Amino acid sequence: APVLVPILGDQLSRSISSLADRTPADTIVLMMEVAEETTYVRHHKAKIALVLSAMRHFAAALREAGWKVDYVTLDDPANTGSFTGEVQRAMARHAPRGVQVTEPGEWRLARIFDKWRKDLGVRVRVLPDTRFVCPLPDFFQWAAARRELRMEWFYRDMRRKTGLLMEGDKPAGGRWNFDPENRGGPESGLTPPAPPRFEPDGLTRDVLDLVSDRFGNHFGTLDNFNWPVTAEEADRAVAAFLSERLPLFGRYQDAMVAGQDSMFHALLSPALNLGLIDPVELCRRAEAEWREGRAPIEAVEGFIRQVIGWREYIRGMYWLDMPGMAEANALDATRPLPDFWWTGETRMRCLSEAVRTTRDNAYAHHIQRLMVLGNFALLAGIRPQEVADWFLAVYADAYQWVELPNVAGMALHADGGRLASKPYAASGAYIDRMSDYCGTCAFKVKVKTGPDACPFNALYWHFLARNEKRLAGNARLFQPYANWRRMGADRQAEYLASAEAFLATLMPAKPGWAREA
Ligand code: FAD
Ligand code: DLZ
Repeated sequence: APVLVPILGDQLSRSISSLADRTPADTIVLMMEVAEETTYVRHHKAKIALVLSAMRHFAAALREAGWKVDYVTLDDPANTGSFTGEVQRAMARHAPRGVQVTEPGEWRLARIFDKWRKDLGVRVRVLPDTRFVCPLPDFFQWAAARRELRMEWFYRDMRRKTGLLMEGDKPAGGRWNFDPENRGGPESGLTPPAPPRFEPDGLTRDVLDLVSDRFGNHFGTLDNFNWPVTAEEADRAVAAFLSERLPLFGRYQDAMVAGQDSMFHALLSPALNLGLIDPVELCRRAEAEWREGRAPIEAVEGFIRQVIGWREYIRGMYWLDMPGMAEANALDATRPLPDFWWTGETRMRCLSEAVRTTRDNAYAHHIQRLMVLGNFALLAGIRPQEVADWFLAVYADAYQWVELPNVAGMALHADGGRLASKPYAASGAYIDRMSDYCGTCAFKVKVKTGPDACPFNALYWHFLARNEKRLAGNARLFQPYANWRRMGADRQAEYLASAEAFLATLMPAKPGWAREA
């Protein structure tokens, strides 16, 4: 009897651990398009299309390499709609002697795999996901040995472990971190190179039709679908990034320009998270760009830090702090998500741009996610669970293991500062410095209070004031709190009233956007 190997939609790597010790002769690979996954949040149409197209291409590549793939499509009339239902049906078809699977990316599925162990009636082996630099047990050990968890220390260990940008035991270029060089604002006339095109083939066109038929009322458009859906296309995306955008990635990493939706960012997270790109191999190729003189150290170090630093740290924190992380709300934020997060209808230019690119591309770059959307949700006190549902639904790269720590930990401080040392709270001045949005905004960034003022200005002080008991002890907020106290009661009252007046204008989103109402 064969072994049944279910491969999930974000396990599309030829080196996936569930296949590593298998041979085609006695293995049935099972891939399942299931309603439970396409709708557990109402994902952006382009995200569903990406996952299903990449799954179909991966199945075709496995078959070409000689594997037997049992592939259940979403429109199969017998489809039960769940992984468990499909695994049970496949067991009836193939009578396997066991089931072997790579651990999933989300907590809810890990619990389902636990049930398979008890209920399936055959041996179920759940193998570690080896597509990360840091195995989870190593992360837990690292975290257990520390009073305070900080990405920077973890990142240095990952540099040592991989040897990336190392000269013996010293960091290449003499420093671990070149972040101070990576804070360039936008310059007028800045036009980043256009990302490469990936024309939909027949498989992708079928999926695009299926998604517009079946998920036509989900958020977002399919009109600009341009994600790599195979390892070969992802390789082309990597090559284009390394030669065309990496050299300026660092300098403009935090910059935002209206209408420039990708800037010098990699656009590689969707393919990385699906498993189409190996992260360490990607970083080795980025390192070679520096060693061969084609990209500066600050760009290459900045990029490698995102991939083997932040991405790995975020994953470790997810598995360390779940399931509590999904409920965390250390700042007691209870305001409902405003409807403009879905409609884009707001007079705040930075936010309307962030929602527009999200709707058009299932993508927004990091600073839009953190310092526009995240910052707004933090300052306005939006309930973390509603913000997390939104982020999980709308981005092509969103899986809970990477989305939730970024939302709850990095953006909203809902974990009380476990993941990041201080809240990423900023007033309009930051957005003005890092973007070209404010010049054409209906609000005036230099005006501090009143109906014409940029709402971020008063919201910033409202946030600090209402969280004073919780945050005043944070050394990194010493100066802002000193400024707040020095301001005097009248000015404070003006800020608070201005923020309250703005908050009263927010319309809660109608139920049903992110989850079935
Ligand atoms: P680049 O800016 O070019 O960065 C290169 C790579 O570094 C990315 O592809 C990504 O793999 C990695 N990376 C960078 N920052 C992070 C980070 N903070 N966490 C994890 N990986 C990182 N990333 C996701 O992959 N999925 C998400 O659902 C997601 N949700 C986010 C929500 C919020 C509130 C914030 C602040 C960040 C989120 N991120 C998420 C992280 C980051 O914004 C995206 O990885 C990045 O924008 C992807 O675009 P890119 O490939 O062009 O990245
Ligand atoms: C995101 C997604 C979607 C939309 N659809 C499927 C699917 O039909 N079948 C599948 O195997 N996986 C899908 N996925 C990805 C899973 O949700 C992902 O594997 C888990 O969230 C774990 O990260």
